[in-house]
Amino acid sequence: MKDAKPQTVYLNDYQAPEYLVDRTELTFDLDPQSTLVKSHLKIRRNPVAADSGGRSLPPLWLDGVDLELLSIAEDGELLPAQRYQEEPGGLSLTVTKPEFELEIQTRIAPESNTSLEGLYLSNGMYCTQCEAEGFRKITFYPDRPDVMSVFTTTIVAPAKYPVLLSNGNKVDSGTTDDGRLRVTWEDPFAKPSYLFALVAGDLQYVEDSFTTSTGRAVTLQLFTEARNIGKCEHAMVSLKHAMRWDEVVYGREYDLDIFMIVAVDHFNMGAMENKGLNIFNSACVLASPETATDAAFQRIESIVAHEYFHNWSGNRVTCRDWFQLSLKEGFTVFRDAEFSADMNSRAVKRIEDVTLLRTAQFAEDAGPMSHPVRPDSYMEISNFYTLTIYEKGAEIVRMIHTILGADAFRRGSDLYFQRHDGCAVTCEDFVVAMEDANGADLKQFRRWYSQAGTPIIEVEDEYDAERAQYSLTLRQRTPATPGQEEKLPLHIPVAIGLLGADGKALVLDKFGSTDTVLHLTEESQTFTFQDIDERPLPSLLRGFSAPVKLRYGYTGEQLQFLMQHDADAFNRWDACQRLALNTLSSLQGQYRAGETLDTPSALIDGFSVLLQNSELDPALVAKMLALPSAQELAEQGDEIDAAAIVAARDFARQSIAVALKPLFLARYQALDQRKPYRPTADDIARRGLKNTCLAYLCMTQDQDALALARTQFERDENMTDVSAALAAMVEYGPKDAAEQTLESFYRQWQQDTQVVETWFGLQSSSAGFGTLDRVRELMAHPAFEMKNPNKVRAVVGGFAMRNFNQFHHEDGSGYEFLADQVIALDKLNPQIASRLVTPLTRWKKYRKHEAGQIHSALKRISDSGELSADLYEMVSKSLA
Ligand code: B3K
Ligand code: ZN
Repeated sequence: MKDAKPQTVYLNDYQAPEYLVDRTELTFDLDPQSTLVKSHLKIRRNPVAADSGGRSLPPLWLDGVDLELLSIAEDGELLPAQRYQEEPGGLSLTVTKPEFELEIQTRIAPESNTSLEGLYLSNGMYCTQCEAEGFRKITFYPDRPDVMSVFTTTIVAPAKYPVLLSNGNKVDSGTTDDGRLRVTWEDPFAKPSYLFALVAGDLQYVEDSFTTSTGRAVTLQLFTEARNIGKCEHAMVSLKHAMRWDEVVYGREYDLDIFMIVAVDHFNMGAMENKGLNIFNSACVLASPETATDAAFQRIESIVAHEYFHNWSGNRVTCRDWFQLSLKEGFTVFRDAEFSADMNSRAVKRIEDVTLLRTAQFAEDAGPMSHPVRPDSYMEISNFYTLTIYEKGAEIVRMIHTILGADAFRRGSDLYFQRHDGCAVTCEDFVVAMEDANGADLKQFRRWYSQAGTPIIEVEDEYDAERAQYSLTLRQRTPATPGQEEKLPLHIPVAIGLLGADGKALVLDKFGSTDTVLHLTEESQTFTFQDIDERPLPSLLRGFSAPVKLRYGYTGEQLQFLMQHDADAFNRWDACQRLALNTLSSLQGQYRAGETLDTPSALIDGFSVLLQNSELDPALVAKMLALPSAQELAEQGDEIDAAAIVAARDFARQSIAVALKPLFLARYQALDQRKPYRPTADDIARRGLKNTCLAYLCMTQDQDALALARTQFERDENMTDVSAALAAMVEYGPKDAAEQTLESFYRQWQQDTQVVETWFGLQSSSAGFGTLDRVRELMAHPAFEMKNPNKVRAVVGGFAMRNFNQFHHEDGSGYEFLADQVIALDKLNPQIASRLVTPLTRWKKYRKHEAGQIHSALKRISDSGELSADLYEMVSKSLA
């Protein structure tokens, strides 16, 4: 049974399922090449569909891909061939009665499944990934999220797989007559097939327990291969924090007696929220101080929380169809972001999220794959697990939170969970719950779900000294996106404050408020403030209160002033970013005009003040000192000139490094405290700033600075410090020494998958070291595996997505290389191929020369033969 040809699916065509499945009983007889799957389905006509469709019984459609059908029986009788028809993508059955039971037997080959969707093997262990449409690679089934069923799963496997897991509670276990193990799991909560999971392997586990707010004890288990058992503690602690947080902040308690997490090495994304049995990419769950960086510790905390939070926002209340994906993803990203903000530094978390949004989501919004948070159509749903659905979706939820306020938002979420528990619903249902719980009107606000593109707000202000009046005029527009020429004004919450000449916050109203939210609903609107005794400096879009590009003509001095005085920490950082962006944009202009580049004095002055202020949160200072990435700069301008971006950025960083060397050194030394590793916010902040200083110091290629890096590397205290030192040595030190250090690092860590991934990524993304030749060598390295997405992401992704310098080599070799890899990967794993092609999709934004090169690389992919639906959609939309 092959997959169907790529076809466009439309939201407007949604119809309720013709049939429901009340119970699903599955039996798996595991074998790498010949796994037998028996399913027993209790099916009935959906009363909703029957009401609208008259009395006749339409055929039953069961999705199925890459399955061998062995038998199919209805109510105990084998079905004659004329009752069913195998078609591309599934099976159509003639139905003769409104309720019946089907028994279907299929055969699958997990070992040959390199798509990592459905049932597959990772290092010899069986695991599954069913979201969005992977269950159809396991058995014939109505594989759509609005069909919710109670699942019972029996797994039979040889004794070398002692751990046999599925969703829910273990209800039976034993041995078969021929000595194989048999375990049965039952999940009492009805769920869609995308939340099904199965794991079988020779695994070890750590166990803990959590007592819920109503006093129920929940067993927590984290399963890994034996070699990783020492890396589970951080995830377990994070899980318990997340469980408590969801009780306190949302009133949500866990509902089963057991919650399991399994770590697997071969995984297409970060993790999956299968009911009661989360499956994680091992890089997103396993950590120890020696092997994982601070960034990894924080990523694990947030992903563990994200998947756990899905138990309510996604599992108990799920999506009606995949157009509603942001209903669970946007909401859950918002929940995990707030959790991380509560656990760590709120401002820093916000800065990280906004940076991602501005760099990558804005790019998506402006490119050929631009789509609304609730898309109108798709060809391959896997392509829609995007930054728009996730991050912009989370911004929409955040704006609702801002517009209604925290208490009202909680009333809305309570009503949403209560009203829709056990149901598959829509984004509209979420908004209606928010409105109904509060008597609010979000009519215009809804446009955020249906309108693609990043709105631009232009701001002008006017001060009338005589009347002591200050007014802000805001104009909004959203650029056209593919298929959406006309855009309507959105309801945009713009948080602001006003600063006086002494840096103090001005009072904005008679209640004494010093910040407020402007509700921009028209194309152009003026907001006036009374009793303002001096011309203020506005602090606009505080906390990034809406996912927009805001333009206001700040001078360099004003930005430096905001950097020091804005009461909003996010906007202090943002002022610094604006200053850096302005500086880098002038430098790019100078480079293009063949002029001598000006020393970036304003930035140097601003950074000098920052480095000498030991009161400021070091994490915030580190963020401020980091110049916008090349990718972000690419997104800012109208046309991408890769060489100019690299030259401007390198020049600015060098100039800063040389001018402020003594300050970087002093700060480095003050922060270089030798104490046992802890992943606390304070310690992470300290290491973050220390390693930022180290990178600047090494940029000067000064011997003493490189010696500091070497000492830090050799002290070997934790992976954060070791990898930062190694990166600095590789980037800025002599090549021979870098080669030797990399070699010894590899020898030390070659048994550790996660560290080897770090080692790959550090080289492929290095501006100086990660040449195409080096990347090819890495791909030939024995530790590289084309079938392992983490390795591919580290080497090929590191080069194409994080190595702006080498990837955009003027001869176009980077683009051709990527095209080759994408073509090869599409045969193995279409989802990964489709992700990797992203850097080529924005070819129109590059200068003519590069645009031509990228276009021909894309064209070559397009002409390379039959593409997967995933890759076909990306490439055809990019070339259109
Ligand atoms: N829901 C999964 C993502 C599934 C991606 C399928 N291609 C992980 C998450 O967002 O929590
Ligand atoms: Zn999610």
